[in-house]
Amino acid sequence: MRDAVTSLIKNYDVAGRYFDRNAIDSLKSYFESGTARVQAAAIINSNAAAIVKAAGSRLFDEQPELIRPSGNAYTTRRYAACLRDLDYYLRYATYALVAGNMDVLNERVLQGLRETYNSLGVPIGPTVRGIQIIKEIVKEQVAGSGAADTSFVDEPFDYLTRELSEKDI
Ligand SMILES: CCC1=C(C)/C(=C/C2=NC(=C\c3[nH]c(/C=C4\NC(=O)[C@H](C)[C@H]4CC)c(C)c3CCC(=O)O)/C(CCC(=O)O)=C2C)NC1=O
Repeated sequence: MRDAVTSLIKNYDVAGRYFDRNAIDSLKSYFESGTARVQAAAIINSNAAAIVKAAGSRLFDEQPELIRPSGNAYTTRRYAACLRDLDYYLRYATYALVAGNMDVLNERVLQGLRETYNSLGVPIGPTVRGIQIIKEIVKEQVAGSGAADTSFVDEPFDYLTRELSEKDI
């Protein structure tokens, strides 16, 4: 598992090079955005359960067929599994946000996930929509805390979305 700094060190060490202009720029941007990323993590931490619950409600309002008898989130067990998955996405996205690096998502979340979903009939499209809804809610809350720019929140959620959907289509 890597973060923005260890990943940069690894790349430069492989080439046996000192940090150049590009490396310095990316280190600067990582440290300058640090406070905002930690602040977002704190907001997520104190609202995680509510965020997951709200995202689930929004998703099932938009796509009620998911919780009908033919839907994959039908039955209490599968409904709970679905919300648990949303909780995983939120928690791991928070780690990636703080790390400034998506490595943790590859390593802990995405590996083998598509195959598992396919074999259980968990639909990718609605899952991806759920991830995007979580992103929207987190951005609303981060904006509500006074952050002028919430674009840094997008990366882990968009990464999960891209990796999950691209490979399945
Ligand atoms: C930390 C990394 C990690 C992830 C991401 C993860 C996902 C994950 N979700 C699963 C199941 C599931 N996932 C869902 C999710 C959904 N169904 C829907 O219709 C919705 C679109 C969606 C919620 C948004 C459901 C319903 C199941 C249970 C499927 C079944 O057992 O039939 C399973 C199969 C095993 C189990 O039921 O626990 C895994 C491994 N597990 C992990 O360890």
